[in-house]
Amino acid sequence: MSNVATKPRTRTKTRVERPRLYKVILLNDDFTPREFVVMVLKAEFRMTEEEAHRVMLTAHRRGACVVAVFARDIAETKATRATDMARANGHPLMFTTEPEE
Ligand code: TYC
Repeated sequence: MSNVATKPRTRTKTRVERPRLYKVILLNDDFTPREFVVMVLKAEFRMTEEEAHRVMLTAHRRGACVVAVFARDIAETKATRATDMARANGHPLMFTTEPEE
């Protein structure tokens, strides 16, 4: 009988981390009509009129507002679609994304 060690002498613990979530951020500008901002928020982020109006006003007053938080690809897709919707209508409205802490 040979005496070759066949069992690993160390154990590896696998740790899985949750993927980071990303904020979609609405930026204020001086030109996009308020009603258009509300329309985009309702269309792309499934907000009610009241939610959309509140988020629009916060961005208007403070310069920016977090719209929602998603997995990275969903956040980026929604921010791009919402910004493209504005561009297609001649408005400078911008949505960006950033990772949560
Ligand atoms: N500031 C714009 C205006 O006075 C309205 C606006 C609000 C634009 C929020 C962008 O994210 C925004 N017409």
